[in-house]
Amino acid sequence: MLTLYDHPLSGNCHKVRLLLSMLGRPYESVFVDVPNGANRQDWFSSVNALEQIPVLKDADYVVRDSQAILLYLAQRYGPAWAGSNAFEAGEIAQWLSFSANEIGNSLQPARVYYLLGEEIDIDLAQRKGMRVLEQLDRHLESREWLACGRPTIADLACFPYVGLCREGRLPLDDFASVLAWIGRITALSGYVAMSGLPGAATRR
Ligand SMILES: N[C@@H](CCC(=O)N[C@@H](CS)C(=O)NCC(=O)O)C(=O)O
Repeated sequence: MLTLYDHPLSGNCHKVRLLLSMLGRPYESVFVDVPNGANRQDWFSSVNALEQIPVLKDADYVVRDSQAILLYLAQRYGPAWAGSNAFEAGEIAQWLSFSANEIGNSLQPARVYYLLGEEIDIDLAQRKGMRVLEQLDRHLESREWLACGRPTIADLACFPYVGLCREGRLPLDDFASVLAWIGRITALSGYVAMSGLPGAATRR
């Protein structure tokens, strides 16, 4: 049985919820009340010393970090979602890293600023967020998916905070190729929404 340490408003957790759903893997969700500090309590620090969600448990195996969890789940339960050779693995890893760094330092904190009032440099986060959206839009002008010509964990890693960026007061409507990509993701079999993200589109 898989266990996900989870919060319904977390975009990082949603990356994992999406893949689990698309793979058809049932799991138990353990609510970690991060906005009220539950991640700093001993019971959770002993699960993840970094005091962050998501964390996945698969029997005795425990892995933290949304990108790492996506990679683990894909390699173990859905290899088509990961790279099948060194070239694909490199291509996908570029986007996992983009998600953790470029998105994780712009769209994610801009959203947390408005949602939870966390003190950050909001102008900087929004400027970086605009750059992220411009870069993604340019990349997606000539392709349907971020990597490998098919949906992969690269798309799932980048999708939630891009789809939620209006909550960080960033103008998603200006980016037509990103909007079309969001539409393709919501039409994938097993797509699940969360508050702030679109519902499932009609399958193509
Ligand atoms: N690199 C991590 C970042 C995880 C992260 O930022 N988690 C947030 C919730 S979405 C969290 O637990 N924040 C609490 C904290 O950092 O104290 C990942 O991709 O999983």
